[in-house]
Amino acid sequence: MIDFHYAPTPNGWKVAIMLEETGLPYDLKPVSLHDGDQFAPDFLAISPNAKMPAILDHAPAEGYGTAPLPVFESGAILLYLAEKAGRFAPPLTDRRARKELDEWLFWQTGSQGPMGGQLSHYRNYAPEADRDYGFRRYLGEYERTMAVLENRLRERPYILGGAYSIADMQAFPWAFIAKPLGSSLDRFPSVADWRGRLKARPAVRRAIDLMKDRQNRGTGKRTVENDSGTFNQNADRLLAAGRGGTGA
Ligand SMILES: N[C@@H](CCC(=O)N[C@@H](CS)C(=O)NCC(=O)O)C(=O)O
Repeated sequence: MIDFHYAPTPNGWKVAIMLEETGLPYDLKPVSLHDGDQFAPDFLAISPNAKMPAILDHAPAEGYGTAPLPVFESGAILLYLAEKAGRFAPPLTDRRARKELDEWLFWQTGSQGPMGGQLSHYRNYAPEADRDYGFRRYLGEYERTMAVLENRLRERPYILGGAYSIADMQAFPWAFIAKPLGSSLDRFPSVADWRGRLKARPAVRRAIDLMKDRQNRGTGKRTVENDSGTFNQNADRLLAAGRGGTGA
């Protein structure tokens, strides 16, 4: 069984989609980010970056030994689950296709995700008076990444070509929420088409509906003004916790 440490956000959906697509059995472990669950010692032992998603696999894939296996960072989790399920990634022997998979997972982790995350911050959570410059800066950066995706999808149905893969699962959530981020997919028709095809998949629907009632939106929303523990972090809490995860 896989413990799935999850909150209903775009980064959480990436792994939820893969678990739903593969049917790998999982035990949902809700992480309440606004209550500081991500700083609990047990969670930091799995995810030293104090962020979800993270998993703890009690029956690790072949070759990983028998001790429960912690994995953090969605790209690493998706790669591990693809290996365990033997699905949604090109075979290791197809070196060129694997190189492309790495490129798009790193692209999502280093560009689309962080730019979308900052855009979300300035659109939804920053103090009203401080929103303008940050919003404009990250709207431009986010839409730049959407242009990269648009060019990629213009000539192929999925990011790696003909087959739906973990690269799509990784990039979908931040394209899915373009509108609530204050953007639009009007200038990115291939991305809009791809988003529609993924959204129609039953497993994707189940994933984005997972704990929907606990999303940080609507009345009672947490922002910088009422939740500095989440939105205004520095080094103090992590240095005090002093946990670096498990492993060699
Ligand atoms: N690059 C990470 C990003 C994870 C991430 O930013 N998670 C956020 C929620 S969307 C989180 O756990 N935030 C808690 C915090 O910042 O304290 C991944 O893709 O796994």
